[in-house]
Amino acid sequence: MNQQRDTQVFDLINLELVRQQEGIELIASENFVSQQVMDAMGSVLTNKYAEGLPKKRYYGGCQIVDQIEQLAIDRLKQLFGVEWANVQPHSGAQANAAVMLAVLKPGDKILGFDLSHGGHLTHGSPVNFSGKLYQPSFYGVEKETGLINYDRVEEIAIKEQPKLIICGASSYSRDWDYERLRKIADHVGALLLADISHPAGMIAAGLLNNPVPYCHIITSTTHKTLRGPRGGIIMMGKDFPNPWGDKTPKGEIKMMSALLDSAVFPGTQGGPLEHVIASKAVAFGEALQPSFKDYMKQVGANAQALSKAMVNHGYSIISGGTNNHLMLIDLRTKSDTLTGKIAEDTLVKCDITINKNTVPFETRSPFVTSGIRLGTPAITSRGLKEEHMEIIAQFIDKALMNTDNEAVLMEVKQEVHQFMKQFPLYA
Ligand code: DSN
Repeated sequence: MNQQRDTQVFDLINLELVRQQEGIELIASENFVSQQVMDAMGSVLTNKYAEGLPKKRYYGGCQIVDQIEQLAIDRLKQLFGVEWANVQPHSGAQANAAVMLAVLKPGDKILGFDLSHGGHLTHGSPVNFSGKLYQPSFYGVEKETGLINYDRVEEIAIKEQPKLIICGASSYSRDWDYERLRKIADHVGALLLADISHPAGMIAAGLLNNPVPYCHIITSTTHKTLRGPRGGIIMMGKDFPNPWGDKTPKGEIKMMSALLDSAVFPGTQGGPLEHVIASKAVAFGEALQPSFKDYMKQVGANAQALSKAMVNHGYSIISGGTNNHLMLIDLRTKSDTLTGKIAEDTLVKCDITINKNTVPFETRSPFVTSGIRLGTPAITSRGLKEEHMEIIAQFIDKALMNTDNEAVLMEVKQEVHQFMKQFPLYA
């Protein structure tokens, strides 16, 4: 097996490393993992088939991966204080697919947060399995405040009578009232699923409301604020769903967890990615350290500072600010012609990476958009603090006010590279 090094691929990987090192990464759903999180992913575990669960596998030779997967499960349970967890979903989308397979029948009604208001694709979007296999309806934010109005959510839930209510978002900068949502879910007899993919790290650090006491099932990705490998997880607290009504059998959580486990495998996935599961275990171990709470506090402080700096430069933030790690900027108050697409393309030229994003009540297409989303998890991992956020806002504003001036954009790019040299990444 003495293969010649594939320089074609590895040269490209090196170019991506340089891109990450030189630039300012503001995509709210991205982060920089530790070297040991990457080492676990690039390990011999990728060679192993392990369909099934620890100690209940369909393949021999799983005695080591059993210990690794159990460690990941135990650390995750400790991190969020949950009773049960499955660490096998390959992604957040796979986690949500498994939950829906476990608790719904095709055609059942679901109620989710509108994608165009900041929701997730897998919460009922018509282009996604969740909107094709199930019957979706949506709640959104209020036009005046940019906030979710829970009275309105209740009205929609009563009208639609969904079997599953889903909360969680990809570009909502405020916290969630899980207690109120649970009351709404109980009122209409729905299960409540929280997809905490974005704020998971802040929740684990105790900095945002905790969904565990209120939501029947919780899903997340592991690669955003949690700062682990790309992947998904499913968890249940004590208050598990009870699909058996009054005829509840004994050991209900065992039965619900068995439903969820079998919805992951064999329901929606084959062999688990044990190298990624090992990497998740490492990341959960890191998140259990006191330093992770400091990191998450800094992510929040940086988001507050960046949103204030952007406002000072004349940009408007949906809902007026942020309580978490991200902000959604409506570019229309700054300029009639500056779209999300132009902003994204312009900033990429300066090695500032963001994503265009629809704003609530969007008037442009999802490929153009009127907004951009900025997040602080990745730059905080590099060591940036509040005092650096004004500098970033200046870079962004200088670029966006000179979208057609290549000389100025090249100048900003050089300034960005120089600035980021202070914050080394992967020595
Ligand atoms: N695509 C991910 C994000 O960027 O937020 C999750 O929806």
